[in-house]
Amino acid sequence: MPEFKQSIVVSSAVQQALKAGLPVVALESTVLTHGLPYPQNLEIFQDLESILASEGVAAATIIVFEGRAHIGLDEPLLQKILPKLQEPGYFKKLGMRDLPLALALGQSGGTTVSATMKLAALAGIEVFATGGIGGVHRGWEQSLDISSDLRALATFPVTVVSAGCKAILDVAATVEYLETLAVPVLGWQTETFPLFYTAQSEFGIPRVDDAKDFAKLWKLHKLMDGKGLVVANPIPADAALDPEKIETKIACCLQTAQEKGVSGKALTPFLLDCLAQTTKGDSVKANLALLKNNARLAAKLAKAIAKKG
Ligand code: PSU
Ligand code: MN
Repeated sequence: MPEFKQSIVVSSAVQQALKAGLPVVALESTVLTHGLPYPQNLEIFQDLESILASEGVAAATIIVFEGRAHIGLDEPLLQKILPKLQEPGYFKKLGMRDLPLALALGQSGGTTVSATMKLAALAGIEVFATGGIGGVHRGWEQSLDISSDLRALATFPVTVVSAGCKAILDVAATVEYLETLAVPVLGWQTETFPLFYTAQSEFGIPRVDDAKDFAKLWKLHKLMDGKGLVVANPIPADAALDPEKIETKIACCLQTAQEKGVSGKALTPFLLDCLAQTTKGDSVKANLALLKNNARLAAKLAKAIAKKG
């Protein structure tokens, strides 16, 4: 399928690592295009890539640029992307269903967890580090707004390392829905589902402490035809925000979103931006800390399951 091959480009570094059975970790690009303000988005992208490199793991940042899905963002591509990052609206937010359209029409976009999982799975990458997964939105009873990240987790055989999900979502419904989809949710050295900005919650999850145990479990999960899996890695204690304070800000941002009629695709980026402003940047700092923490853990897990390295 020549068209398909032209539309999906695996960087040579990622190709080599995959061929050699060395550890590879996928990174999403919505964090670069929609999740964080400039220039923190660029800095974090570079930090995450260097964390993985220092662990001896190949970084596969996944992004769509001018009609091609790139798995691995190398220097020449970065130079092309950089000026566009500051152009508002240049990069669309691409979920998994948006990929064929974006590729066919020559568009550019950051890939959400669902689109990143889909492309990682196509390339044969089994570990993916992100900030927080999407989920069931508050008010889902009315809006039916449930992220296709959940569908992707039930579909693609990729381990997603995240700091849980943000309390901007209906967390109880998200945890419940993951159970319905039979997606395992493991707490990394913790017993409760973390809430992104805060380390703990009332939702109990099974605890895993050791990368070797994870590797065994992942192998069995795949043998039993399991698909996605969530490793929930709590934000480091020194970076966590005060649960009550952040909940107040979230409520306030949700109210503003409702008043302004923001919904659908635009909702998550709107809420992230609103929180960044109302916490005077504290939410961004927390986001950066947990992204790095997740990249470190993803590197450890990717090494534990790699054939070599
Ligand atoms: N949650 C966050 N930060 C994010 C996202 C979610 O705390 O940046 C992004 C991720 O890319 C996620 C996507 O996959 O938003 C989910 O969007 P939606 O709810 O529209 O599916
Ligand atoms: Mn949605």
